[in-house]
Amino acid sequence: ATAKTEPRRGRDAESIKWGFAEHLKYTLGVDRYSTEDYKRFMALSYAVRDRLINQWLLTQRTHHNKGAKRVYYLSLEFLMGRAMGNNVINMGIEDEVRDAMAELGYDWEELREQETDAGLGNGGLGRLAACFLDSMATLDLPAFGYGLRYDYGIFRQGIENGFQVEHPDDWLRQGNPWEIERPDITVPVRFGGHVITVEENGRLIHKWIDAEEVQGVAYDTPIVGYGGKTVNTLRLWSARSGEEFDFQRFNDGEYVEAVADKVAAENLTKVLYPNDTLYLGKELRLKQQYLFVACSLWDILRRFKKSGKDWSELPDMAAIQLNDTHPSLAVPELMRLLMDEEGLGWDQAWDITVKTLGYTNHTLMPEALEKWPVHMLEKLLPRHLQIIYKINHDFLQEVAINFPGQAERLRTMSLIEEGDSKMIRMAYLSIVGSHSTNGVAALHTELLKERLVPEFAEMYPDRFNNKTNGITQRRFLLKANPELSKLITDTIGDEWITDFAQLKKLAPYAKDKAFQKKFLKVKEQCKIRLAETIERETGWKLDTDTLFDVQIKRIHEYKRQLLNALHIIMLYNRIRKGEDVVPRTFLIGGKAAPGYKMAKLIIKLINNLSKVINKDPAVRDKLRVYFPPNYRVSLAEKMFPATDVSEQISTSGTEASGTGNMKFMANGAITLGTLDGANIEIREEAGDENCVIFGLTATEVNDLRPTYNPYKYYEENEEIKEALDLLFSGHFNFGEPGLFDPIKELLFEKGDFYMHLADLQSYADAHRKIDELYRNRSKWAEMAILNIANAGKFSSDRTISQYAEDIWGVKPCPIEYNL
Ligand code: DL6
Repeated sequence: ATAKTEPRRGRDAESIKWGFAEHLKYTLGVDRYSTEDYKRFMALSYAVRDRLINQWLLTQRTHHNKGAKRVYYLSLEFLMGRAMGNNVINMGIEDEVRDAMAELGYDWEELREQETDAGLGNGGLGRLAACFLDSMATLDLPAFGYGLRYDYGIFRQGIENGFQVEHPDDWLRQGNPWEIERPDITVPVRFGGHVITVEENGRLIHKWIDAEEVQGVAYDTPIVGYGGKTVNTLRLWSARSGEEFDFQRFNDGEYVEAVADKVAAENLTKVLYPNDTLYLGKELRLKQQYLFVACSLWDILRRFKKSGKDWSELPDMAAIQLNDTHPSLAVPELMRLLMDEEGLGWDQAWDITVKTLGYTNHTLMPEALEKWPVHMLEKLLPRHLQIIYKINHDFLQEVAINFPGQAERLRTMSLIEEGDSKMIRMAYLSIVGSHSTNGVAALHTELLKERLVPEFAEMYPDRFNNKTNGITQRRFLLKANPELSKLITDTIGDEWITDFAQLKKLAPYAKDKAFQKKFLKVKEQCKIRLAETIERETGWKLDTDTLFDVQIKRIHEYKRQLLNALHIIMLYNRIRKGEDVVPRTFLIGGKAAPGYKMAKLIIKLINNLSKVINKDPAVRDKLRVYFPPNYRVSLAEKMFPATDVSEQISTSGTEASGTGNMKFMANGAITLGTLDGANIEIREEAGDENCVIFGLTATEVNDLRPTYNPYKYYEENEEIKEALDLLFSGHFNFGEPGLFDPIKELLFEKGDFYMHLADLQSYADAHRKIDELYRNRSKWAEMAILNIANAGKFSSDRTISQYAEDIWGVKPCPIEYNL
């Protein structure tokens, strides 16, 4: 077909140009004289999306025709970031797109910068879900992602006078070219009412009546795997009112009241809750979770029913993975659908439910564990509460049989926590209602079994397993770091793109001076690119000749950005005393939950350090501190490649895995970290000599905690004392008296659960070691190259293959090309 007859399918530059021009004119209604860059970005997106449609339809058709088992990844968060660059790379048309745009006088790299990040997640958990989608499509696994289409994603972070301010993330304002609305896929969802039991044909039937109804409407986004063959679907639900509005009241002149219900219903998917690792117990959040689960399961069962198979075969056709407990209402909802809607008996429904569901735990933090009040379920989901009670009854009977004479266990293991207000323990429900519970790094899985739910691990030893997290190398290396990707491909070929273990072939080059030189050159280019971005966004001028030391992640006490800040003050003192140090740029970025006062104060502290230090002529040539605002996926993609030192400094035993640590490693940064989460496995892979590890181990932290005495470290260590005295003298908060008192209280009076001072000296020593290593640039390059060479394990392709094999029983189902 010629370009002119195939403006929607042709993959040559000429066709893409045509497709672009057609969309600019007929979809967006502007001509080529339009000055709006965003319109051009939209037109190009539509042209790219057109070229996905055939494979997308063919993928669905093939999965259906072959009767393939599918995996359904249920996640309340998908932190997708931008889609354009990734889609074009995975489709293999980047050169053509670049040429097409160049011929029209546009710069492809600039155009794609127009895209707004899809920020439908908080951090690690949501980004992991996004990486998994990429890997599932690349591995040709039949998969759906299910989630919610929030009108507002994670807030946009502004910094005013050093403080975080939150702005709404109106990401859909200019339109989202990637999604397709499916008004025909609209699911009724009920809340409230009550349950009656009636007898029909000799059976007791439970009817959920007098409930209010809202609807979930599907929006689909194509997820193209590398190579462009499998195109899976991310299906997000948006809430709609069951009824447009109350005509009676409208006619009576009560216009506002008439639309009130509609507004209330549609508020359900208005906004993403911006807390990671904090459970709030809000009714609206419970409603979000149920809307999400009800729509997704309805859709999954509808698809299964089309196969005409018996219900006993559901586990052979569908594997449903729960991303944390957020979708854990899937347990009672699947039971309800199978029994009340499809007429199965309890035992068969339970057998199918357990075999179909799997659960991933992402945190040990007690404050993150979801526990919904019984009274809330009674009010909103009365039938589900009945089902949970019956699950609990059967489960406790099993406990009693397994552990005779241990009455205490019935209390500690019950799915219902007794107390003033009875609570449902959602993690317990997820473990009991599924056939697999996994942690996300080796240490985390161990602690999950030993500390969080030991009695469950004892009762169901076969259900527990580890799946160490991973990242997609397509986004975080191939796309984010084209310079390094080219160097790697020129050296060992391009198989690493789909087989990350191939990176091992780089190891022989680690000592090669010419290769080291090329690597260092790439790092420099990446620093320059990051500096340009930051200057564009903030006006700051980074010194790209310095060592870039980066900590980017959510701001949290357990992640210890405060430890980083305290060390910066120590370094500041050393430089003022004339110590010769390697010139460093510290970059710290991340969002704090809007209600998390201490995290917000830590942001303020970092910004105040930045203000004082960066303009102090005595230190500014050796030390700079920056807090780039609004850390997000698209900014992260520029920061990983430019980093020399990756800060992974959580108190051991608190970070489940971390995934940023893996992205840094793959981009040739040296991990400066504690033995926590996946850092342990990073050290195993890279070799102890290629990481800088410090601090207490998880066991040592636990042993020390009961007697931890912060004053000891303060009094016995002159340098620590001096740094803390300077901090609390007001040196960094001139004109803001008492500002950092809560930090003093946290460190000294409130027990400091994360034991900052216990690790501070060892952290400072580790930084000294970094300096020493960095002074020998050839040795440094060798270490960095060995990190890249040994990053293979951390591909999400490996993680997903393990889920597919061990938990889901889902096999690749390759799709023919039909472009
Ligand atoms: O598993 C993905 C990611 C881990 O890498 C982080 O270590 C962990 O903190 C994060 N957990 C959450 C907690 N959310 N909940 N619940 O985001 O998961």
